[in-house]
Amino acid sequence: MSDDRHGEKEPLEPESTPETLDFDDELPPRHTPRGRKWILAVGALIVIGLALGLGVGLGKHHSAKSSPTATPSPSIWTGGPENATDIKTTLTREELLGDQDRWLLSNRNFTISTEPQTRTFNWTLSEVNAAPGGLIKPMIVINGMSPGPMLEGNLGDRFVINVYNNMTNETTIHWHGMYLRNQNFMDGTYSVTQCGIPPGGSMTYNWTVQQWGSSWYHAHKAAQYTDGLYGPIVLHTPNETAMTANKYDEDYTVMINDMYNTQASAITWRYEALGTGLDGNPGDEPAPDGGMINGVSQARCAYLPASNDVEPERRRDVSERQAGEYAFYPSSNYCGSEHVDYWNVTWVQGDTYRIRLINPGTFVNTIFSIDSHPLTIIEADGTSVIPYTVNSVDIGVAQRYSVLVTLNQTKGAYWIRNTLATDQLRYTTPDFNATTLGVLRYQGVDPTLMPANLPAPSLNGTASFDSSQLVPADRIDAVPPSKQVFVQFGMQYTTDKQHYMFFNSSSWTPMAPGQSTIGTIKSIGASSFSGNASAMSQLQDGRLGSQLTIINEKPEYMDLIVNSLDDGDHPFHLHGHTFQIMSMGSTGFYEDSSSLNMTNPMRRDTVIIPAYGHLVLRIDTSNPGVWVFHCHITWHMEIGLLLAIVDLPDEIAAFETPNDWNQLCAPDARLGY
Ligand SMILES: *[C@@H]1O[C@H](CO)[C@@H](O)[C@H](O)[C@H]1NC(C)=O
Ligand SMILES: *[C@@H]1O[C@H](CO)[C@@H](O)[C@H](O)[C@H]1NC(C)=O
Ligand SMILES: *[C@@H]1O[C@H](CO)[C@@H](O)[C@H](O)[C@H]1NC(C)=O
Ligand SMILES: *[C@@H]1O[C@H](CO)[C@@H](O)[C@H](O)[C@H]1NC(C)=O
Ligand SMILES: *[C@@H]1O[C@H](CO)[C@@H](O)[C@H](O)[C@H]1NC(C)=O
Ligand SMILES: *[C@@H]1O[C@H](CO)[C@@H](O)[C@H](O)[C@H]1NC(C)=O
Ligand SMILES: *[C@@H]1O[C@H](CO)[C@@H](O)[C@H](O)[C@H]1NC(C)=O
Ligand SMILES: *[C@@H]1O[C@H](CO)[C@@H](O)[C@H](O)[C@H]1NC(C)=O
Ligand SMILES: *[C@@H]1O[C@H](CO)[C@@H](O)[C@H](O)[C@H]1NC(C)=O
Ligand SMILES: *[C@@H]1O[C@H](CO)[C@@H](O)[C@H](O)[C@H]1NC(C)=O
Ligand SMILES: *[C@@H]1O[C@H](CO)[C@@H](O)[C@H](O)[C@H]1NC(C)=O
Ligand SMILES: *[C@@H]1O[C@H](CO)[C@@H](O)[C@H](O)[C@H]1NC(C)=O
Ligand SMILES: [Cu+2]
Repeated sequence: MSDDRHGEKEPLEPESTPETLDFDDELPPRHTPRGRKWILAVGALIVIGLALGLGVGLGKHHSAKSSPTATPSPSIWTGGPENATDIKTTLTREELLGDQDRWLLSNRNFTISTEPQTRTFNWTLSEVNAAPGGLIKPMIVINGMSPGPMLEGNLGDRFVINVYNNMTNETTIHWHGMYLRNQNFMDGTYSVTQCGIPPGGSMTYNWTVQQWGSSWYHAHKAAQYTDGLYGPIVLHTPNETAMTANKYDEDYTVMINDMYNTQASAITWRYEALGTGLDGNPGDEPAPDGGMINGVSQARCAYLPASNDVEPERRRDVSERQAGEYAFYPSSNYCGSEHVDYWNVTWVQGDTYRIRLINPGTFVNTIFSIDSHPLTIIEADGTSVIPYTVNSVDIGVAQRYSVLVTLNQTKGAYWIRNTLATDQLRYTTPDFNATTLGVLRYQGVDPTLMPANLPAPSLNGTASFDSSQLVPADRIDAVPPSKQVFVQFGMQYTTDKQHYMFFNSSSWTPMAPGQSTIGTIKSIGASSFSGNASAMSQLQDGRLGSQLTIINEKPEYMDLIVNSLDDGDHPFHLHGHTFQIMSMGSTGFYEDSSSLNMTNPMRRDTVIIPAYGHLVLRIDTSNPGVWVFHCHITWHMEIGLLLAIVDLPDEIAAFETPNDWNQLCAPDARLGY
């Protein structure tokens, strides 16, 4: 089959079994020896060379820059001067965190209703210095805050978010988990659904709320959200099953994640550096310095392992390196002397709280618990679930859960815990503590009272968390698939000891600045894609930013069958969809997926694939757009673990993109294109 290297399969005949998998000859057998990575002699180098060459060359030719429809538009909203500057403000912790009342719904005076309205937000993105923990570090903030402002609305609302980029680098903002039906160009995926917002530039994100539940937004350019560019999204409807089927008095948002005290771009550079890798072992992910609860950390130090082994001149893309850059990334352990705080909350005895848990992390899964208080899960990634009571909740990077907690213990103070999953770490940083603490105080106790008990008392008789026990409360049975696509992924070394992550034989890199996948499809697609061999082959050849591309020309149900050749767990996310999890396990899946149990499978948008395991995801392909499917471990996406699902290319080609969106792809001398 000509499209073998792209993992594309022909629709299956009803009785057929899947064909032999379309792994490339140069890929290793699936039973890789324990030891995490495999060595790839020559294949990958050639593939990367080809992919980059084709991507850049063709992309330029078909760039939206040359599109006659891209007319200049007046700037929609500018909040400041044309140029961002290097001058960095240092914020106090209080300024950084903002008003803590913002996490409690009843303080926000928000009306849950079925009456749609337009909600407008003005955001300025800036680079500052601040100390969420014991050390002042470079951060990226929205309107002076990290986590950023809450984006809250009702089903049917229109959000108009004017983003002004007062930073030194391009950026985009992605609305995680949002369906954005017919609005894929508002998805905010750098180089895929739009060009970057340049320094001093702005863009209006304008989209409608088509769902409800708990989610978040974050920068989708490089590792920018690791430095603080993220915030919560809370979407309501009076009809939400999690709300109508469960009684609660208050609605609260808690973000728990890992945190790094070193600037993310510096860590990325060291992680990607050729030679022997960050810690002497290429591919080992940067380990966090600690954790956070709603932006508050107790981590005191910033650590990068010794860099002597890294050879800067052997970097993956020399053109990205700036003069003297490597001198900027010393290998040291810096510890600060700022005081550290615990994040606090005071709640009312007898009341039941809905806590919307969000993991906006970069690498590590988190475990949330409150001493002596069982948690009842009622929502996962926007899907209402049958109540499930546990002693703690494991939250993969980018996942969300709503839990109910009833304050039925004796009045006092109790630890709230964010425990990082240390089994994911390849090394631990000095002074690292996996547990980040917050304090829950019952209203009426001394506001300085501290919890007594450490370590955590066991919650006798309460179940331990098991994600396979989650069952949607609103039953939706699966529809049989008309298509099955197999992909496998893993980390590979090239002969010169570079490390990339691959889906089949493709390792993703963004297109050149000024280009995007949607822009390219719009340029190619003067005529219909359907039956247009030339247009289809340009998509299928993986020329769109070198990613593996799965094309769905018509609305149907597709099974995406993902096998892992890596010994770590990976949280995978698909943009624009809630998929059904047909199968998930710790071994490979190489069978026909159409006979899997179709009764009310769990639905969500982010799921953890276990080491050497598999996922079978049933996906509705009727939402037109370029939707990326990627590992949400930022370090893995940075080295290529992303593929693109292109649904209904004819409709993408006909997208009417707004003028300010078009303008972002216009030549910009400051950015060198
Ligand atoms: C952008 O940054 C500059 C330099 O820090 C500052 O003077 C200006 O006020 C900022 N603009 C906005 C809108 O915050
Ligand atoms: C803004 O940038 C332009 C060139 O890009 C430069 O000439 C000008 O001095 C800058 N202004 C400030 C205030 O930095
Ligand atoms: C809550 O919103 C209503 C309607 O917009 C307004 O009249 C009222 O003053 C607000 N209350 C507070 C405390 O902000
Ligand atoms: C956003 O900024 C515009 C232009 O400065 C202003 O007219 C508008 O009132 C602002 N809207 C909000 C919600 O702050
Ligand atoms: C901006 O990008 C450059 C190049 O990747 C990097 O060196 C620099 O640290 C980035 N700045 C920030 C604030 O992330
Ligand atoms: C948002 O999009 C809608 C629908 O295209 C349009 O009517 C409206 O004018 C847009 N609003 C802004 C502020 O761009
Ligand atoms: C909410 O539920 C009611 C009753 O089931 C129904 O009549 C109404 O259409 C629903 N509204 C929305 C926005 O789904
Ligand atoms: C938590 O409460 C303590 C005691 O009241 C206070 O000292 C500390 O600053 C608070 N932490 C935060 C992050 O506000
Ligand atoms: C407190 O509530 C939980 C459910 O949230 C329940 O399992 C537990 O038995 C209750 N404890 C007391 C002392 O009532
Ligand atoms: C981690 O923090 C907890 C709570 O502050 C403390 O009890 C424990 O000793 C710390 N562990 C290490 C290894 O520092
Ligand atoms: C915990 O459960 C065990 C048996 O499962 C029981 O023997 C023990 O008494 C219980 N402890 C408490 C404090 O309830
Ligand atoms: C399919 O799953 C449902 C729900 O878990 C279960 O009730 C049913 O027995 C399963 N059917 C088969 C054939 O395994
Ligand atoms: Cu990963």
